[in-house]
Amino acid sequence: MALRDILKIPDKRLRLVSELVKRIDASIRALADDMFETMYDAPGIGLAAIQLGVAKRVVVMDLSKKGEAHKPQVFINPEITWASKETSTHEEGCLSIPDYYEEVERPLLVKVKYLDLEGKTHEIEADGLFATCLQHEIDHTNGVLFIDHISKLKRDRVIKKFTKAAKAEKSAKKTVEA
Ligand code: K1U
Ligand code: ZN
Repeated sequence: MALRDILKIPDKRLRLVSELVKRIDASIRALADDMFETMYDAPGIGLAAIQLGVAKRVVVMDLSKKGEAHKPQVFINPEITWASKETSTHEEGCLSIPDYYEEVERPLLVKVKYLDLEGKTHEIEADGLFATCLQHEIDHTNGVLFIDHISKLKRDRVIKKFTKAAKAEKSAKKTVEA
């Protein structure tokens, strides 16, 4: 297991469409282990492989409450097969956009088909935070970020802030190297 760096906006890799996993082998199991270690350390409740720079359709999640036993879940090649017309609004955050939270409107209920680490197919119906988190993570596998669901004014403002911070970090690194 290894703790990996989480990509932050404006990293262009966050906009890639991830590839389907064709074979669930040791490399996918090791990737899932690293994703859990990184997600728990952050801390977060979900993570998509592309947030670690790996463009594969792998998502991990743990919605257990503080003090409860961990409930790790892995979703390989997750796809939304049905979404309700009724919507709900939830506050969302993203480990690739640290310390930024906004309300996002999404379908209230979704059905999601996916493979587990044994390659077994499942189809589940999700509501509440589970539905929100699944939609947020499946968006990541398609290069979509939760800020794409908010107003352009707010999105442009947060992208500008993180672009400025990334430039400052790059220039500080150059100064240390020189
Ligand atoms: O995909 C990600 O960037 C992870 C993200 C998942 C998510 C959160 C909220 C709504 C939709 C999707 C996070 O985990 S952000 C951090 C967070 O929500 C959290 C952190 C510590 C404790 C509880 C929640
Ligand atoms: Zn996210």
